[in-house]
Amino acid sequence: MSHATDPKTYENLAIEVRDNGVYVVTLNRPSKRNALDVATIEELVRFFSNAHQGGVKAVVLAGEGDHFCAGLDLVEHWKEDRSPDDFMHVCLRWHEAFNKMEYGGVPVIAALKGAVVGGGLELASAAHVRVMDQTTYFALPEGQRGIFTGGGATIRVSDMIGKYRMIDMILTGRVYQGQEAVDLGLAQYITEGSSFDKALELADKVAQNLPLTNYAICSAISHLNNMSGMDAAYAEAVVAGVVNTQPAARERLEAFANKTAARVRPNS
Ligand code: 1HE
Repeated sequence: MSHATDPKTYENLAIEVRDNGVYVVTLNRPSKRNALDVATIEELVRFFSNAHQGGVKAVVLAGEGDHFCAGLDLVEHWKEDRSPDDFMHVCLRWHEAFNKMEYGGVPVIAALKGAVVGGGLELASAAHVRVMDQTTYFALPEGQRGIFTGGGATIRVSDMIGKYRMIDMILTGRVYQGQEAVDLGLAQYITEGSSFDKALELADKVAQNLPLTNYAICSAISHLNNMSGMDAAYAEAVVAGVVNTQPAARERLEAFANKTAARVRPNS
């Protein structure tokens, strides 16, 4: 573990390191409903900038208390009375953190509960897998607060649910919850019980994949989606050239050839 991922060096994030290389990263300002202040964003930048090289196999991203995240720290924003230039730079640090999550090569599984709103939804949308429970609800209250999204909702929330649903959410303050939220693409899983338990189960599973394979899945796919079809096909071949010939994969391929590897079967 490098200094950059050492849990003792974090204050606004509580970080638990598990034996299998899964890190549980918990937003730890429950008295402020895990609102994202500048200090929390800086900790997210530091952790996710160093996660892959620090040997992190997968991350469960959670929130302490009843709510995942209440978005931008509105009180800090109000007190700071920021200039346009200052707030542009605040947003650029949010983008740095969330881009490091989405493109960093380490699988991030978000365990969602309660409010996932505004910047909280922007944070969740930078995870690769989102698990919600029966308490989880999604909204973009920016319209009502007299502000606008600044942490990537116009890109990632649009990508998840489509531009016009995102516009409706921010215009009208519409709230999505329950199975409808899954059907629209805001989360891939909904649980009866704890979303955290399911997220951990998924993280334990993906941590068994080879790190280079997970790197391609949790970095290359996002990059490839930003390219033209022709360029993406070319770059996909290059990525596959590297990943699909990695020495560590030979054992798994041999197990398939020897008929000792598990076969893919329908759910029972
Ligand atoms: C906060 C924040 C916050 C709570 N910034 N302090 N986000 C929003 O518009 C959502 C604002 N928050 C809420 O609607 C509610 O607080 C919740 C639904 C999340 C939770 O409700 P509840 O009844 O459990 O808590 P509360 O009584 O409203 O708040 C408890 C404390 O958390 C209180 O602090 P206290 O010191 O008075 O005890 C609140 O001030 C504090 N708190 N949410 C700061 N967001 C890059 S641009 C992104 C733009 C956005 O994200 S806009 C969306 C902002």
